[in-house]
Amino acid sequence: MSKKNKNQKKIRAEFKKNYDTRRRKNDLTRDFDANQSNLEDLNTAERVSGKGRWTRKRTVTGDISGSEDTGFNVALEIDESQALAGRVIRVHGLSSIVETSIGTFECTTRGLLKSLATDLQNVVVAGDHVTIQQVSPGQGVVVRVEQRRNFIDRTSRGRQQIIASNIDLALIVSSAAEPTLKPNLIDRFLIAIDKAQLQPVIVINKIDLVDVAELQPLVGVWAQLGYPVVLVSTVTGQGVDRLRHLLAGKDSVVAGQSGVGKSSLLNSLEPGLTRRVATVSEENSKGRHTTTTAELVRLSFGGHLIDTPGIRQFQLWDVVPEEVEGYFRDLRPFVHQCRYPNCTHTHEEDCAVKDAVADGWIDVRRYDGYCQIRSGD
Ligand SMILES: Nc1nc2c(ncn2[C@@H]2O[C@H](COP(=O)(O)OP(=O)(O)OP(=O)(O)O)[C@@H](O)[C@H]2O)c(=O)[nH]1
Ligand SMILES: [Mg+2]
Ligand SMILES: [Zn+2]
Repeated sequence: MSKKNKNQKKIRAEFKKNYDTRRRKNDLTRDFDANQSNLEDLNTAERVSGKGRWTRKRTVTGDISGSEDTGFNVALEIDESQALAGRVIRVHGLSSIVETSIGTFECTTRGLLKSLATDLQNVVVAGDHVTIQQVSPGQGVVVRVEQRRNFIDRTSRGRQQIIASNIDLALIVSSAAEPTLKPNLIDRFLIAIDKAQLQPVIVINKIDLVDVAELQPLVGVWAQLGYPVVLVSTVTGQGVDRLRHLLAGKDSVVAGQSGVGKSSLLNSLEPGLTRRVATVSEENSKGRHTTTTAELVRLSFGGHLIDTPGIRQFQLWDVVPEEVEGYFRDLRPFVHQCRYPNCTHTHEEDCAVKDAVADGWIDVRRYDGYCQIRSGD
């Protein structure tokens, strides 16, 4: 029957507070500002009955292992004979869809897991490896979330919100037009991806709408820095094979503004798929957030791809201004040659970085992007 974990101990689990804004001072604010998807419903829908709201503590028995940064991993009393390993495909409010070797289950999450997640809005996310217990055909309960290898996150109402987990590659999807290409946004994503130690791929979609030769100078700068860049069009099919090749056998996530064609790309990569896509409205070229929930899709050529809702603006999470130069591969060789050791490379005299820009060693646009990100804009 139930197996007791020898590390089991009493834990004071705090009920999630409604939310309070906790931003690290000096942080470049990290509102990832996606549309407010139903990933947030877990928090607001939590019921607390009886003796008051949000502030009670209760004693639960269990063992929390795992680091604070990677979410949590909880070993509780589990009837292993009834347990099934699975992967979370999608989360809808309080229930999640979990794929297992014997089929797909719609699951609730064990109450105890929720009360242990004191600082996270969402206990279970797309990409998570979990253990479930079946309760009826097609229905189960998530009883354990395995340690996350990595994840991408954002701040939502002062709390960390994990969007997707257990990923190898992150595709930064942008479009050559409609909406217009935003190189600085790509540079911001590159930092976030570097920080999460994921491998980035820059994808520029909708190349059917432009003269590709005009993109070359821009693309060349990233390529020289060692970032893979793939130019694609889901309309002509150009570049799709190359992307398929990069994705094969890996678990990847797509990130990018709404309307750039993330879901269209999934449909092109996997012809059987029919992800909902929508036309970018003319008056609002930012798109309309057609995809509202992160969803993991199995790829027939091996691996998985997590489609995510578009973001409007991407502010870095947890990067202080002094750290920004370290994420710019092209600035790094020069930063220690400046006159002042604490040079910000923005206004100082005898700045080796500014000299390198003037001499053409550093691309002007990349440098402007650095200044913008450093200033916290
Ligand atoms: N011309 C052109 N249009 C494209 C291409 N790829 C996608 N589109 C169009 O761009 C629009 C937006 O595509 P979606 O796939 O819904 O964009 P998305 O990034 O998933 O948007 P969200 O789900 O809102 O984040 C649709 O009208 C697509 O038909 C392309 O390669 N060329
Ligand atoms: Mg979409
Ligand atoms: Zn300098």
